[in-house]
Amino acid sequence: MPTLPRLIVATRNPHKSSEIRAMLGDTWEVLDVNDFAQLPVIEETGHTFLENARLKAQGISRLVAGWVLADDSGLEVDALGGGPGVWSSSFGGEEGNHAKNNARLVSAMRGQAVRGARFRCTMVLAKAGIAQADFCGTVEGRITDEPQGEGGFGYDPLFIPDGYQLTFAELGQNIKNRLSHRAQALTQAVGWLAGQAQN
Ligand code: ITT
Repeated sequence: MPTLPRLIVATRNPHKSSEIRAMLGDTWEVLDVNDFAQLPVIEETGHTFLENARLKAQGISRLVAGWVLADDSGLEVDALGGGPGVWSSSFGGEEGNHAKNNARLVSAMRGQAVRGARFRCTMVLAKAGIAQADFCGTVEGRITDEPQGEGGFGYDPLFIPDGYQLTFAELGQNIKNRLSHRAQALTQAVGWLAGQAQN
């Protein structure tokens, strides 16, 4: 069997890399920073998804060989002026604590009539410490009153994509991976990589 090309995802969030792995099927070998013992945590000091994705992609690609893909993403809620946005991961007061993030969102949205929201994802591809290309994906939807469903991660139990009546957590991975912000950005990123391989 021929060896698959390798893509290293500059994330510590295993949910992101497992979605990316599922979407790429058997076309790429997908690893993330948890597969490498010695990689540092890259500080996300940017104020935009693009700045943070660049920091992660460049920082990790200085330390590993081959293509590195970073994903910076988040939820923008209209009633919260577009927040939590780049600060989605620590909205509840503790970095990466999805239960606290969801509890804060439920309470911030209680009694709120305007429920529109979107997930955004910016991906950056880098090699040898240099960012080479970036890609964006967005999925529009609305925020539920209470969490619904067990699948996915993060804000998925609170987000119903447009055209559906169920949350991402209820719709399951197959449907989420067809519609999501991450799926849209990833389709462009792998298309770009395929073009590079032909050059
Ligand atoms: P890395 O920085 O290590 O990649 P992270 O989870 O901290 O992991 P971000 O800084 O990009 O990643 O923050 C993204 C946050 O946005 C994430 O923790 C969730 O709270 C939320 N989020 C992003 N994509 C999501 C999705 O598909 N479903 C639900 N929540 C999502």
